[in-house]
Amino acid sequence: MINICNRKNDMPIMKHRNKTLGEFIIEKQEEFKYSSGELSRIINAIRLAAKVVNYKVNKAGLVDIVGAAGEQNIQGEDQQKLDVYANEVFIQTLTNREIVCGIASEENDDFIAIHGKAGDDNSKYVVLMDPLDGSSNIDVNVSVGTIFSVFRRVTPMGTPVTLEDFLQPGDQQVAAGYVIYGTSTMLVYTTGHGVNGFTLNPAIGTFYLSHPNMQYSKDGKIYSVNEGNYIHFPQGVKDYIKYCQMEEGDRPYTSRYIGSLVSDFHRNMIKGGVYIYPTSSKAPNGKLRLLYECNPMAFIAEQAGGKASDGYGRIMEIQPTELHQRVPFFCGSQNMVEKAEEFMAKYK
Ligand code: P6P
Repeated sequence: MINICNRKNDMPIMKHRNKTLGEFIIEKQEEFKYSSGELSRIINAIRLAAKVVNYKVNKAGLVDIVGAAGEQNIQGEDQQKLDVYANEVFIQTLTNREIVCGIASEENDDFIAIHGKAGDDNSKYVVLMDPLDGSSNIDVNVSVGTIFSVFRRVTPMGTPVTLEDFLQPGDQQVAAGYVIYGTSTMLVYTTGHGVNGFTLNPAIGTFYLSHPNMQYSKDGKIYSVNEGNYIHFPQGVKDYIKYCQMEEGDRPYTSRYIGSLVSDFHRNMIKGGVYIYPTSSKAPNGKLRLLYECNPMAFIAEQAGGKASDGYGRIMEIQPTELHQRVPFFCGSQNMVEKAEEFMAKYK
């Protein structure tokens, strides 16, 4: 508590203010006494990059930065100019600080090996990211997000990073988080000790702890799925959707689907709910990418008491085989994910 009282009436003229992200990182760093502080420096780098991207996202309607950049990414999706910009900002910020030995991004076909100025490959972490998820929403002013995932490298320090360092199961993550560029801009992340949310005060460019210890409720009443693909869904998903719509007990649930994973996930974590992107005839392995969308969101969900599944088993136990592989994704309130898994199991 910070109380600065003036003499006359002894009334506090500065009430307690929320902790800043910087203060929080320092405080948590002290809990990891023997760590080298590199992980804190990665979170600090993401904090800076998020502020730079936030500035451009908020200006998107005003400057010629909206609209396709004329290129396509490995997913065959038109790259929006902000996609390209955000990708460059996060890569540059992480590279300049020499804190990671490699980066993988949705926007890059292959991973990027980062050699320190001394060319010593001595950083011990790799970062995987979707620099601007939901970017198709940019032109229509709907919130978008950045998603990141951090692993310790598994190959020897001092040697160039390899694909093996990136193809690790999600339960090996040391940190994960997202930035949501919405009505306000928030950074939400975990290092395996719960989930905390920080809101940016754009006037001074500082993130303040606004959502300490975020928790998924065990149950919820919101289901998020693109029902336009209903006829292409597996029967278990069709049955679960009908279950959500049935008049019974606390149902029907409410359908809310923004088309931006970070936004749907964030709302469901605060209000309770489940997000589903299943396989379909159009997306035989699902649409979302395991390494830099599903794994980080799964880590956050589990740390917040939620659950993340591919419809049958834990997302974070999947052994990745490719950098951009896709998996079906069921994520959110534990009991809702488990109910969906029950329906899926009937047709396994
Ligand atoms: P659809 C955005 O492209 C994204 O990866 C997620 O953010 C979002 O939830 C999903 O795809 C939307 O996909 O096929 O429903 O438009």
